[in-house]
Amino acid sequence: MSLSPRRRLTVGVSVIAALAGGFAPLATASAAPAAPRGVAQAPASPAPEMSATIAAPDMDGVVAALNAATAKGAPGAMARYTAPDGVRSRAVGVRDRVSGAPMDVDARFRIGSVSKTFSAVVLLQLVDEGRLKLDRPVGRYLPGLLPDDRITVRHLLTHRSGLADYTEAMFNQTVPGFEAVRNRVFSYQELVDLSLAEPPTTEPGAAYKYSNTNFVVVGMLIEKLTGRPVADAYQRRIIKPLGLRQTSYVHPDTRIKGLRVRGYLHPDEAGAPLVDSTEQTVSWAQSAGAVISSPADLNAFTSALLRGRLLSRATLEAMTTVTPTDTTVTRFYGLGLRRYDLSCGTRIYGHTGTVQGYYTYAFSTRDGRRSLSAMANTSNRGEANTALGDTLEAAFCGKKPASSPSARTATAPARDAESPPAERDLPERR
Ligand code: REY
Repeated sequence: MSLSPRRRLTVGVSVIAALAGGFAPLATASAAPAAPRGVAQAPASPAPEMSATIAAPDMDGVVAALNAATAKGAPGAMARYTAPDGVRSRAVGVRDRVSGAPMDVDARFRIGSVSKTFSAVVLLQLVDEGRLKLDRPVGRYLPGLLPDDRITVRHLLTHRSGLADYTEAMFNQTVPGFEAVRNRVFSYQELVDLSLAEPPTTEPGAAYKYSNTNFVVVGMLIEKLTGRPVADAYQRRIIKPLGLRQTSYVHPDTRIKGLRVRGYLHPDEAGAPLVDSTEQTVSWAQSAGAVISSPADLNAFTSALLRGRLLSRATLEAMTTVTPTDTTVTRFYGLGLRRYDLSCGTRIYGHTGTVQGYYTYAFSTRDGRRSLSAMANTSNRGEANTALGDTLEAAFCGKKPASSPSARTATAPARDAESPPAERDLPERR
């Protein structure tokens, strides 16, 4: 669904819907999924908007979260929040440990699995064009690829195929695993073969189990149906129409062009020096994780997606129809898209990313009017990633009451930039 840009920003819908007796019924849409066995579905669409005004972002809280990420080992971190009243960017630390260049909110970096949302959008556009159906077996389009013909396209996009994640064994030892593939070029088939050498993790459709293999097969589907490399599909269907000038897919080139953030991988051994992991093919991930982007482009992407500018109403409804990924019932997955339910009741949609040297978050509200992207230039350092994730609460929920134990205070000054709104005027796709 899309909303008029002039429509007043409101929030609090999920809290009020929940208080009013639980979830609203699922909207009917031709592409809406059947509920996976034994899993309660959360609603795909927001309840009718209520009149409460949205919270102002707590940019001190955002900076505190960025500083916490650096305190936990990231050389630098940054975030960009885009809302109808303007853009707010914050950066701390360095983007290059050798030159000492400060983190820069215009710099490019590896977005890891936020790439999965790009791949899902392309595949769902092909659904919109009638070129594939979500509930058909993958074997209908890629005969003989997978041994289990019950695995459907929707199982891939929801991480319910049971296909083992080959990256778990590949990166069991972090730095040796990375160095073994840093310059390697894999075919999709080789990556699928690595997965198929392991037993399936679940029956098809039975449970959510995140696996990069699913989005490798999505890349194969895109290439089979379009007859072109996935790079062309990203370019023609997303990057060009949205004017994402800092976004690219350069596989198997190892470089990040232009102004870039250098990535630093934490070894498993405590105290060992960080490994500069900037240059790599990311061939081990490809359509599951090899896109390069910037904070402004990520906000433009998630915002355009949620505003309905990339997909039909029905496929966006399907994409945002989610099931829980853990027992907290605050984290969900749709079709190549996560949903987080924040403490203030606001629901945000987007993806997280981890690729050696880079942690990324890219999320937007369901109406696409508020977006946040955040990154830290390290990985294999869970505490830094958790700290970075705190930017979401601060940005979308605003300041906590002063008495709240989790009320945040900034620990170091950040480089700030604020500017008036600069919305990209793009047509809706129907
Ligand atoms: C791969 C390991 C992470 C990263 C992954 N990323 O699957 C996909 C995603 C694309 O979801 C590496 N960890 C690290 C290790 C752990 O090597 N032994 O943290 O950089 O974004």
